[in-house]
Order: sequence, then C-alpha cells, then structure tokens
Amino acid sequence: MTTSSSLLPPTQVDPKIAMGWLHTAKFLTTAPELKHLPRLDVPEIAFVGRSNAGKSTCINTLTQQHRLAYASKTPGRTQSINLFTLGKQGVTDAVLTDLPGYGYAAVPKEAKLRWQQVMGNYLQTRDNLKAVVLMCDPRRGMTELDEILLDVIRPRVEDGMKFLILLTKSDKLNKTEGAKALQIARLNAAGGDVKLFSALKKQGVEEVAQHLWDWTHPDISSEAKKLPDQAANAASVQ
Ligand SMILES: Nc1nc2c(ncn2[C@@H]2O[C@H](COP(=O)(O)OP(=O)(O)O)[C@@H](O)[C@H]2O)c(=O)[nH]1
Ligand SMILES: [Mg+2]
Repeated sequence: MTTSSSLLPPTQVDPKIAMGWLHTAKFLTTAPELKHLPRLDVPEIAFVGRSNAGKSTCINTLTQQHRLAYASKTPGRTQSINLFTLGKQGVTDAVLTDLPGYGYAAVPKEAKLRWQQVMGNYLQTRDNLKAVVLMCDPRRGMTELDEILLDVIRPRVEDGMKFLILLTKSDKLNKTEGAKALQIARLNAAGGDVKLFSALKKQGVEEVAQHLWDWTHPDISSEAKKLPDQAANAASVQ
C-alpha cells in the first residue's frame, strides 16, 4: 500500500486520532478514598508520581485542556483520586485516573502513610486498571517512593499491565543529559517503556497519546496492524 497511513509504524494509531480522543476528557468524579471509587468496566490508565513531578501539567497537555487536572503551585494539595472519562460522541471507552502526588515534605507523616496505603491498594486491586504512567522529574531521579511504587506494580506488569515512565520537564535537559536520564530510567522500568516528556516544548506528547490509545483499543490497533487504511478510517468515524 502506498497511502500515508501505511507509513505509520504498524501497531500505532494516527496521532491525530489519539489526540482528538484525548481532547474528549471530562471530569467524572473525585474520590477521597478507595471505597468512593466507582466500579467501571472500561480500561483505566493511572497517572502517578511525586508531587511537583509535572503530573497535572502532563494530563492537561495530553487532553489539551488547561484546567482539567489542576496544576497546583502548592505541591501536595491534591489529596484525592480524580477520574476523567474519555470517549467520542459521549460514549466512554476509557478512564484516566489522577492519583495524589506523593513525597511532599510538608505533608504530615500520618497522611503520607495513609496515602501510600491507598495508592498501594488501588494499584494492586483495581480490576480495570490497564496501564500506569509514572511521571518522574529526571533532575531529581527516582526517589525511594518511586521505587516502592515500582515494587507494588511489578507483579501486575508481569501479568500484562502496561507501564510507561515519563521523564518530565525534558526542556530543562540538554541532549546528553536527556540520553543519560533515559538510560538510567530504563534500568528501573520493570520492562516498561521510558520517554522524555515536555509540556513546554510538546516533546513526547503525540507518542504518549498513541500509547494511551493503543493500550485501551487493542482490537482497533491490531486491526490497524493488518489493514492500516481501513482501521484508521474505522477509528476516525467513531
Ligand atoms: N519547564 C517545565 N516546567 C514544567 C513542565 N511541566 C510542569 N512544569 C512545572 O512544574 C511544576 C509542577 O507541575 P505540576 O503539573 O503542578 O506537578 P504535579 O504536582 O506533579 O501535578 C509547575 O511549576 C509547572 O509549571 C514542563 O514540561 N517544563
Ligand atoms: Mg498536581
């Protein structure tokens, strides 16, 4: 085939389709505790990371909505789990979960421990959890809490859950620093992928969008592998 969509890597959706889909994100609900989380049967993608890692900014950039996930100037503020639906024409086909940032020094120790527990429980038991995106500021590197999180999700990744580490604020790194940060993070990635991401320079945005789509639409994506033109058409009319 000679059309433009056949030039795409075989398993990846057109970035325009993925970005259009992410733009449909809508706030669903906020849950102060796990028991308040609604049971859902659509695939869920969790965004996790240390406070100030750039998580809210990343969600806002991916969804192209400035205030969807509130990018707080006061780290450690957002203490609840926030859910956002995704799906064209009002039909929800996936959910994004914004988990509270961890590791902020000014949060009392008790609250920290409680949140580690809630997050651990969520990551271990959420049935429809399909993927985890861990945001990490490469200038700080992996912290102890990031390592704990990796240990918690490792068994699920071995069971097929998708996992991606985003090295945020990559606009602050030069080429050599970026390459080195990627190398170091790959050692920790528990078999998952690692990418540089900058909301400021829009580095990695489309690639991440494609991953999120592919993880939550495996049928359409595998169709795309066989018949790139037809599958892209099918996806675009959804
Ligand atoms: N230079 C730069 N700064 C960023 C980027 N993403 C986030 N930030 C800044 O990092 C700080 C924390 O971001 P935020 O999204 O609130 O982090 P969160 O606590 O993980 O949700 C804010 O001051 C953001 O403006 C980026 O891509 N480049
Ligand atoms: Mg935030």
